[in-house]
Amino acid sequence: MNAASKTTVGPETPIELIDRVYSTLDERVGNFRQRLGRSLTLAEKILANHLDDPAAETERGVSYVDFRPDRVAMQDATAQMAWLQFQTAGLTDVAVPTTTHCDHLIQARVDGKKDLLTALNNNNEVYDFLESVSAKYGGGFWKPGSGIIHQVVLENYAFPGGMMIGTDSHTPNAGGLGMIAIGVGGADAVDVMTGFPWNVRFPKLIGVHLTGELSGWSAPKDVILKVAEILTVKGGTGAIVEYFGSGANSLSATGKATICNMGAEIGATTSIFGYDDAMARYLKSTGREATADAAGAVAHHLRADDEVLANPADYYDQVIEIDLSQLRPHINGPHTPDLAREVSALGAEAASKGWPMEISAALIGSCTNSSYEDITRAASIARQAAAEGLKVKTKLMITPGSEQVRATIERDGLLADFEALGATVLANACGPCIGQWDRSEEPGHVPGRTNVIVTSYNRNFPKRNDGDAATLAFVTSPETVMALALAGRVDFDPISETLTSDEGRDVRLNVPEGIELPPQGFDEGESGFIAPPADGSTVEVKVSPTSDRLQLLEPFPPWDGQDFDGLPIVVKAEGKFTTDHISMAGPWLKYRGHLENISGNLYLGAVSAYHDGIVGEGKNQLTGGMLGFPDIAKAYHEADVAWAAIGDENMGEGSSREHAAMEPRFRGCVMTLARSFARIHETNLKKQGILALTFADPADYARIGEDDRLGTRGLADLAPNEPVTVTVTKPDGDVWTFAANHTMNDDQIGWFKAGSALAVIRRSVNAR
Ligand code: MIC
Ligand code: SF4
Repeated sequence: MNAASKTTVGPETPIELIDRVYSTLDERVGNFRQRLGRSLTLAEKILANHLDDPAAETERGVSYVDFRPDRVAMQDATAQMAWLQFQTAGLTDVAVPTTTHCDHLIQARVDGKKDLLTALNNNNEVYDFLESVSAKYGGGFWKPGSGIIHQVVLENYAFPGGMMIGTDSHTPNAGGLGMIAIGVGGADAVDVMTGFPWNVRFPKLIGVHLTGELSGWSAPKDVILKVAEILTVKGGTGAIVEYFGSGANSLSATGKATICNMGAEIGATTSIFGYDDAMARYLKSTGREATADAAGAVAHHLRADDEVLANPADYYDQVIEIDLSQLRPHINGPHTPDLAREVSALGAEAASKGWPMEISAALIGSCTNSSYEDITRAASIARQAAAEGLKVKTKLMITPGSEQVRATIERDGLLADFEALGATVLANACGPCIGQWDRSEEPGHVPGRTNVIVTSYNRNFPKRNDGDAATLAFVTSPETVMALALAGRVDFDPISETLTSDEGRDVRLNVPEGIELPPQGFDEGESGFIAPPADGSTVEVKVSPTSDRLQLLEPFPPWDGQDFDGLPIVVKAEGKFTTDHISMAGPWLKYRGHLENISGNLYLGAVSAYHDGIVGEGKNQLTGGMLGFPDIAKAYHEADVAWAAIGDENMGEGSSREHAAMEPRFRGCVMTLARSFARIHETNLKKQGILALTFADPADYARIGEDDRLGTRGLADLAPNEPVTVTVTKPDGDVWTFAANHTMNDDQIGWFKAGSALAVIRRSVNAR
């Protein structure tokens, strides 16, 4: 589309792009301040500078607003569907610099090197597709082994005051460098890649005032574990969390990134810190002096106004106070990232709940916690342990976040510190964090037997790491994972207790010591970036018609203009209904580019509200028998029966994966009702043309029976802010109705009518 776009998809964000963004700050921020007649928070400044229409209505939590993000980043498990959708739009180039990162499909089994080779072999077809489709349309491609998307973005692309979207819920990691970085579904990315603005409801703002300074065993991770405890998994929904205060300035850029990363676990739209010296140091250390200088010159625009910092309660919708000096090490879990307690309290809780005391595996790394500082802190404990004759009492695994981190920590002898204790170094990839973990050859591991793992990751839903619901996963900081690995038990408090060495000596672990940035600079390692050719028109994108991993997409049919009627309910889920419950990852990641095949996992993790704790199955209304949810959906699809699904609170919590919306749509779901939705999932449903409704009276959830049929009244008059009337037909023919709300604006109603948001794009591309 525009020739300039290609030259900007290099291995880093070019300074010209950054200068362009900064050049409008004075005017845009000044006008916005004037319009609102008050001082501005940081998020407001960056959002104002990226408005598609500077005069747009921007009522927080109300107005839908169009933005122009500076970049798009996608990871391999979501990029496949995004690129498949982009391909159907009929364009020759991406409109905005876009990169694809291969990190999710590498399975951890033996060690980094061997696992990478296996992945290259097993996923060859998918990598070829992603590389060729990137080359054809002008996208940058990061090869498998180059690192986890968010770490690579932080090292190369993130810049203070920028705005990006990424097809992964932990995209907010870049908030550690002062960027508004938001996780979205693939269809949202396609909007931006095709030159359309990105639309979102103008977020609310939560301020987190950090005072004091971390010390001892407390780490940035404890800040977000604490915030998750306060706000819970849905407390951040629809809001940007802005951190400020003297405590914020005391944290490294990568520590800030950890906090922003895991803001995904409270449902926040994104999280952000203001520009400061720590960010400047990180930019310089990663070879971006020019960016640091440019940001320094506009630094007053890259933090909240002074009046906001002085009187935060007047400017944020909610303010949370955390004194870092008082913050003690935390550990959260199992099964939900907001179940927090101090590390010292875990043993007693485990005893009272009957959780095993032994730890079956300890895992350090992931996009959340694999910075140089994280690794040096954990390695300092490992080094002391080796010197004092302590051994790890469980399996210990390390995933470096990027090739740059791996090469640097190898050069600096830090990997050796872990290896001296028998640790396995895994590939620079997501690995066990996303269920890419084969434990079958692990000595002593019995699948299905309750066991405890501790990780420095961010998510801990059941089955997430090893596909086993019997694994209880706890998340904490890397240094605490290291300490617990040495104890081999959860009832160990490194602050107050000692460990016993081989010779029977009592050893108290030293306070972890971190080094913010490598004193000798980063070692880039092996470069994993492939730039697109200047002209991609002759590149052939290969998708074999017989592939079981990739399948070209067919447009979904438009709405027929009629009210829904007689819809059977495939699933009514009780309790958590996260994207991991709707479209499980792990073994299913391999079908992320094949809509039909991945639909074989639909709702497999859902707990049926009708069958007392039964997971993954329900009643097939065509036969009356019990059947797995994916097969019920398939049977209805084949019989041409449209259907509905029902969720509880915060449906679709977790991932950005749009498969959780595309699969039901593909199988004929036309309406999804829930008590509430997570932001990205609700958007994904809307984008794919599913009517996403919330119960006006949450009690109606309980009134819908398994054999009831659902329908609508007056759908032809669907309008913004107008509730929809849902009909419930009982098996005896009795009908009752209830009101359900939707959040669609006129454009989004257009998506529903056209069959999907993509159908609308296609129409307008054709008209160009
Ligand atoms: C995750 O952490 O759950 C993932 C895997 O990174 C997802 C994306 C995906 O499902 O592919 C996310 O968080 O968005
Ligand atoms: Fe990968 Fe885990 Fe980070 Fe998701 S949270 S991007 S799976 S490392």
